Amino acid sequence: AGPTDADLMNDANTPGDILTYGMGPKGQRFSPLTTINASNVGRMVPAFSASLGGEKQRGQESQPIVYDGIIYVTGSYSRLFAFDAKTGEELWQYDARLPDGIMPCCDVVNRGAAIFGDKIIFGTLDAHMVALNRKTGKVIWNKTLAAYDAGYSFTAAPMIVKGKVIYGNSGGEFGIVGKVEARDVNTGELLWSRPTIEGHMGMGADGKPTTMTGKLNASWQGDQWKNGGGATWLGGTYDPDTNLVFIGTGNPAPWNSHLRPGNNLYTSSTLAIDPDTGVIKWHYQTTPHDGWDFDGVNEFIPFDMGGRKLGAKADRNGYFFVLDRTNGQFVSANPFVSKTTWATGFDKSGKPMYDPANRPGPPSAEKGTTVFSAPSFLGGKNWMPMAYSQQTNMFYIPSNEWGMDIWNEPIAYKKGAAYLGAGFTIKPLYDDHIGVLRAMDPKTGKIAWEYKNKAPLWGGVLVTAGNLVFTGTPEGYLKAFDAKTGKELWKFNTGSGVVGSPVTWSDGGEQYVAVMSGWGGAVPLWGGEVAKAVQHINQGGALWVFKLPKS
Ligand code: PQQ
Repeated sequence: AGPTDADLMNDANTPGDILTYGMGPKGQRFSPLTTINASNVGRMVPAFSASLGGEKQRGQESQPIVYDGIIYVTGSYSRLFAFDAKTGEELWQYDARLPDGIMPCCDVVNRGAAIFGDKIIFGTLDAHMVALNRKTGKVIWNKTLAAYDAGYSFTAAPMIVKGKVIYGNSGGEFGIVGKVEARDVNTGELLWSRPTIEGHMGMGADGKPTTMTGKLNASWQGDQWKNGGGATWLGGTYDPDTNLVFIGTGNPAPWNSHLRPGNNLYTSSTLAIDPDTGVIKWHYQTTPHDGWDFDGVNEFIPFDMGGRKLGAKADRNGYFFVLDRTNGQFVSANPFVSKTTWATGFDKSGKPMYDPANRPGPPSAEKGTTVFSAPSFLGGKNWMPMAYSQQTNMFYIPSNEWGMDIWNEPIAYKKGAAYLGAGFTIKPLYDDHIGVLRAMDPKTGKIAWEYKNKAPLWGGVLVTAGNLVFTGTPEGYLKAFDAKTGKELWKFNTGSGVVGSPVTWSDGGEQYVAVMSGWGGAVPLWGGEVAKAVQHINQGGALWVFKLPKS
């Protein structure tokens, strides 16, 4: 017993539990609950807090799963916790024993677990997938996905579709090869494997080797495809209407684009994959021949508008894309940040109009010409998921205003070593804020409202039918805003930066809101001048749960 495929597909309509990363396979992060709403959220108080303890804290990017009276959260350093959903009492904890040589690029984070039947499943920083008994925490299966000493790691929440665990990989900064795979949820057995770099051999659903459709290596030169990057490090969404898994791919490796002429497929793209076979049905490349580390991994969220089946993605490159999700056809691309230097826009066919002066120059001897580029490589938006309201028909985007000095350098591939060929320093664009939470109208591409935050926003967003938008800040707050106007209605300081994704559910007639607290992620490690501005923020590791007081 436990959640079935049908339960997972119906997750967005069952507010009594949270069974999927994204609060539904489409990842809209919209809750129909209205008990807590814009008129009473000001009274919301903590119900309890639960510590992840340990000497090691760092970034807590997890989205809770809630089922059968238990809250499951993953923690930094590949840990998984089960807490009583009423009291916060710890029921069990699983602590993966990580080898010394793990190489996560951007903090020791994990974004969440998947639940199915008697199992709770998550990926670890040494690139394993582990299925635990959800009641006891005992290991049911544990599979090696890839070699951590070649730079592979795992940070995303896996998804489960039709009895298959579907997931990607991390390691794009080390010249690994991105892939998407499916395993049998009951046994962990590999069912298909689909590399995301043209030219690599995969495994089809019949167990036979596959090559990419189309011309082998058509978009790469020589053997650069061998270490081409394109890590699928954020996982994906699933659309039952079209039976497609949407999964983004990271930057091509190395960053230095002069070393790899061509479009470098399928890097910095959104891919639509058939979950039954692993076949790529369509792709759309958001940054062809990327030269700025504009990963295309950000979530592609299915939504319907004007009778059309569409999907939207707020990309690292600063543009908000709307595509036809049945075939990948371009609908629109509008900037959601105040400044994009690398392109002046997108043409009608969906191709970027580059500004060649703003591509970092080829290295002459040691260092090429420096250009100032906005957004920075950490993106107009990074991994932190946006939300889509079925009530306001708006997307709520956690975005950041920053640029970077970037220059290219020579580089050669070496197994297990950073493979960038570029140097960079991130700089804020404005004195008083970096983070901006924005309400985006997908119809017009216009911003309806925005909330400015001093530190970069690095947490996920939740929207509810109670006309509320929730998100966290590095300053430690979970905040609630009016979904229509952007007015700040409530905040609570959790004691450390919030970079987790909030969720809400109902139990016994009461509505609960939960979020992880614990500052970390890529900003303190890679943020240049911005990292200095946030280095005073204390680390932490706690689950916070809120509700209305009994009246
Ligand atoms: N992870 C974060 C984070 O959790 O804060 C930010 C980033 C990652 C990035 O900005 C990345 O570019 C990135 N790239 C890869 C990759 O190319 O494999 C992996 C990850 C990751 O797994 O966390 C990040």
